[in-house]
Order: sequence, then C-alpha cells, then structure tokens
Amino acid sequence: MGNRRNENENEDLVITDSRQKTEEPPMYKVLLLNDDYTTMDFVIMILEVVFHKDSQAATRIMLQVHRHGRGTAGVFTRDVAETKVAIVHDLAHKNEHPLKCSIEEA
Ligand code: TYC
Repeated sequence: MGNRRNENENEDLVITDSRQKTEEPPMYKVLLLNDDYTTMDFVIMILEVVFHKDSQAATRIMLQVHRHGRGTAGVFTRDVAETKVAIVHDLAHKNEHPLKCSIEEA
C-alpha cells in the first residue's frame, strides 16, 4: 500500500500510486411516469412492494408523479434498476395498467 518507487528503462524515477481504489459504480434513478389511467392505489402498491417504501413515502412519491409528471422511486446500480423496471412493467401489464417507468443516470 502507498506510493511505490519504480525505475523505468530510462532510469527515470516513476512514482506509482499502488493504494487500493474502490471505484463506486455508476448509479441510476428509476423514474415513475404519470398517466391518466393507472390507479393511485396501484402505484402506491408498486412503491411498497418493489421499492420497499413505507406507506407514507409511497404516497408522497405517487403524488409527486401525479402532480409533476415523474418522480424517483429509488436509486440503484444499472442491473438492479433495469430489473426493477422490468418487474414494474410486468406487474402493470398483468394488471392492465399503462404505468411506465424508466432509468436515468443519477
Ligand atoms: N394520474 C393517475 C390518476 O390520476 C395516478 C398516477 C400516479 C398514475 C403516478 C401513474 O406513476 C403514476 N389515477
């Protein structure tokens, strides 16, 4: 760990930073989008079941989407965000709601 002194071919001194770097992965917001047909109760259920929000937080996010067109359901790594989108679309389709969501880099 720490700085390591290396000699290169031309005898110049090269300092290499050999400390471990833990790179943070890029994070993605899952956005819920408003529509005129999906029921408020269904959106609240999605926020509780898929995004693990309590009923107060779920209601607040649902109303944000209803009033302003979109809102953040959660922030995840890309794989997790894409899986959540697929689960939401599957549940919405099975329950005949047009609810859509998307991902956006956080
Ligand atoms: N606008 C819908 C209604 O009035 C409710 C709704 C909220 C729909 C959030 C989608 O992501 C959504 N029934």
